[in-house]
Amino acid sequence: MSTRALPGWRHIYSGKVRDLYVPDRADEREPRHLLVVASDRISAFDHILEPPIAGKGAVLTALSRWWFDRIDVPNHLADADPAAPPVPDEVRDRAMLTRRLDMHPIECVVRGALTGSGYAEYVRTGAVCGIELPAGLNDGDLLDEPIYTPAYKAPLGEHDENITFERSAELVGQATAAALRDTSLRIFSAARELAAARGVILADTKFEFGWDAAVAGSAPADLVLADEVLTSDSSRYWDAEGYAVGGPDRLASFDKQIVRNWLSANWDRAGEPPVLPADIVERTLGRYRELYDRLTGAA
Ligand code: Q0Z
Repeated sequence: MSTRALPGWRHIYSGKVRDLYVPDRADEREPRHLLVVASDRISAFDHILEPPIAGKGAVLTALSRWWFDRIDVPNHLADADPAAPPVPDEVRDRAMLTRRLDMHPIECVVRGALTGSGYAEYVRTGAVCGIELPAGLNDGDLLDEPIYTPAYKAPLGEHDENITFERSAELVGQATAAALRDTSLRIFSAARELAAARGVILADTKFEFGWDAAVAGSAPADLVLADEVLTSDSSRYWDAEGYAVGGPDRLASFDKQIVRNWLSANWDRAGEPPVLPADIVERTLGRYRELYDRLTGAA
């Protein structure tokens, strides 16, 4: 899917599934706003798949907004700021108008379960980001206390690198590093509890924070929550019932598993992945909607 220009905005960057725009004003050398647009693209096994999941971007944007409303940390949303160009109608339901922040170069990962790259590091070293864990843990085990496992956001193209808290303090300063850790853990614990009450396990997530140098008297440790929050693209959600039943599917991704299973059965992972059939697309959108409905209590 191509990224079209938007009236009033200039495209500056695309991640796998999201697009970033700045105000298209010749006079603005240091843009004060950014438009973050969630696309309908879906990725699996490191490929962007065809066709897009029409409606996914809107569901994930609604989920981010719903979480922002419930998190008592200042965030980057700048809805209807008259100093920014208006949000174009064609992306309104999947766009977030934001203040452009000075971002901290740390991915603030919190894990309430041991899986993925965290589990791999644990198997190799017995620790994750310098946090020693008890011996004998298995993939997917829930942790009694969530752990903060930061990663350094490498420059574009390079891989993010897991780091210790001490290393993060060298990178951003002790006060900011402590604020990033404590704020991330606080948000995660509240979100995990809410999800659990709705039959969903929040296994892990990644937050990104910046600070707003335009606010008089502000300092880097005055954190502003940015990016998307607690979406299934930035988090691992599991169905609590499936987890409890156990078996190989207990760690199934709440929303993407249908796509992963279909690809595993229909593709040898060499070359380009096959086009998703319509029923897989439809059922996958259904899972994104079900996650939203469950978390927000709409169902
Ligand atoms: C977020 C990202 C996307 C790819 C930059 N409010 C903000 N201030 C400064 N920077 C950002 C934000 Cl949200 C910012 N990203 C992540 C977004 C596509 C990557 F749309 N990059």
